[in-house]
Amino acid sequence: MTGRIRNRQFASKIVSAEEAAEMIEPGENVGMSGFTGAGYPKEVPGALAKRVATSHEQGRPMKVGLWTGASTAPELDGALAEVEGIYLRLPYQSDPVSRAKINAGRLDYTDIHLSHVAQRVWQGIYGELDLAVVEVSGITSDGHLIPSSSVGNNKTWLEQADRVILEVNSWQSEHLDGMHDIYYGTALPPHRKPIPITHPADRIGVPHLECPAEKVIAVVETESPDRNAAFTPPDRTSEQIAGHVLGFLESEVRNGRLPRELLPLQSGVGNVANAVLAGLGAGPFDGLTAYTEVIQDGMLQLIESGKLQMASATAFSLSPTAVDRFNRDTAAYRDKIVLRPQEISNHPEVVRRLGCLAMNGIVEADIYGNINSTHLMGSRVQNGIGGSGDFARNAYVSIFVTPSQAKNGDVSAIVPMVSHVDHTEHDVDVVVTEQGLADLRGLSPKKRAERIIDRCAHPDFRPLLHDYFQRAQHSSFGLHTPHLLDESLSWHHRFVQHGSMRG
Ligand code: 0RQ
Repeated sequence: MTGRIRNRQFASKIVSAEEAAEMIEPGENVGMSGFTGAGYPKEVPGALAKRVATSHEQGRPMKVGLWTGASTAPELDGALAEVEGIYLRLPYQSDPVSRAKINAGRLDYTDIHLSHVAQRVWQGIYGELDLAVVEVSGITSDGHLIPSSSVGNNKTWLEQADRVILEVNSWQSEHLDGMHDIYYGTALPPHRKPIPITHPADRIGVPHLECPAEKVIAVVETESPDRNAAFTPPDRTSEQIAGHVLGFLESEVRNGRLPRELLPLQSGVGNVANAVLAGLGAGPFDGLTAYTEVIQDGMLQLIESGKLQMASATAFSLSPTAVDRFNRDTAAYRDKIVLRPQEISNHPEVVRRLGCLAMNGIVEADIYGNINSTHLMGSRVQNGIGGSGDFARNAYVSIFVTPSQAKNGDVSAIVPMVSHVDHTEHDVDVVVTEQGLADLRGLSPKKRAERIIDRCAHPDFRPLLHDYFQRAQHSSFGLHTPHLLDESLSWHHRFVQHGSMRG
């Protein structure tokens, strides 16, 4: 057989996306592939959304539980959220339509550390996984599945689902074959063994996913591209943030706390994180490595410039122009990139062992160093915690980056008390804004507050924060972490009431 489906048994199951969508029953839990716009199924979700819409028009409710690796794209999250075809979404999303539905209270969402998803599914916490819909880039003659541009939770979905629909995507480069490392050694306690990764380049598994042909109920062919948003080119603010991070890393090397080639980098999603990577390209470091979850444009550029020796991740998150570059010459990146299941790419044990340098974007930080990564004004979810907690808690140095203001200056990213906590003060080593960098390691809460206000707050908000902190030190219930409880969230309240945190 030729083409991407080289196994007769699998080839005999080829159907249209519409026929495959008919095989999904209302109320089922469906595990779909996809991680930050890479490797999600392109055809079946749209066909399912049409079926849901028709079903709703006929007065027959139809919703499914939708589990993925992380965020996907409008054709999946957007299409199914639009027709209100999801009863529970997990573990991470960033789609504007599903975000709006979640925040309007019309879609239930549970936001989970990305490394925890597989074990929770194995435990049965979310019920049975009825069906998996997984994109692959090919099927070998002996019936193994060649993963595509993300691995995410696909291993778990294929193992746990009763039935499987495969999408074979010939848009994905054939040269992805060999780039993946699928580890089949995970188990639930008390049977766990150490994950034997001691360097980001280590390969501990096999290149292909396994799935018994009997489980596969349909195979759908597609040649649709991954859809990732383009990054905005680094602006002045993100360049300043990147500059502070670089300066910090250089001083850590000078002080003998980091080796010259640094330690494996983890970089989160978003424009600021991408700008920090661009900054590293211009910096003095060579022989870098990354143990991270997504490979975005900045990281690809670091590989191309020879600064980054190799990167381990679970997915790509590339802009359309970077994808074109990558697909034209995939083979050239093969020995520099390893894609793993997300329970391994984000594994706390490995992150701790390797000593990752974690850099993640945030919504807001408070004066004591607690971080909100997910909720605007404490109640409106933006994306989700993603892998930031997997890395921050276990990193060698945990860095959080943000512009000091949001919403055209109406919002301070440094507040008296965060309106939602994702990362506690104990997991936060360094906070960086365009104003400066606060190294919080070794400081008591009050010293942290002084440093964050002085180094990170925008000058317009700095006097207000000083005023709050001074008064809190006079009348707080306790003076270890002084707060004025009737005022600590008043900045957020002011924004909700009047559209600005400014007085
Ligand atoms: O809203 O788009 O309506 O203008 O939040 O903010 O400035 O574009 O920031 O792209 O760097 O993302 C935290 C969301 C930052 C991201 C977050 C509003 C702002 C804008 C986005 P608009 P920016 P970025 C590994 C790591 C959690 C997951 C994670 C994130 C929108 O970094 O999702 O770290 N992190 N994963 O206006 C009100 C504030 C605000 C605010 C920003 N203080 N108050 N609105 N905004 N700060 C990767 C994975 O896990 C997959």
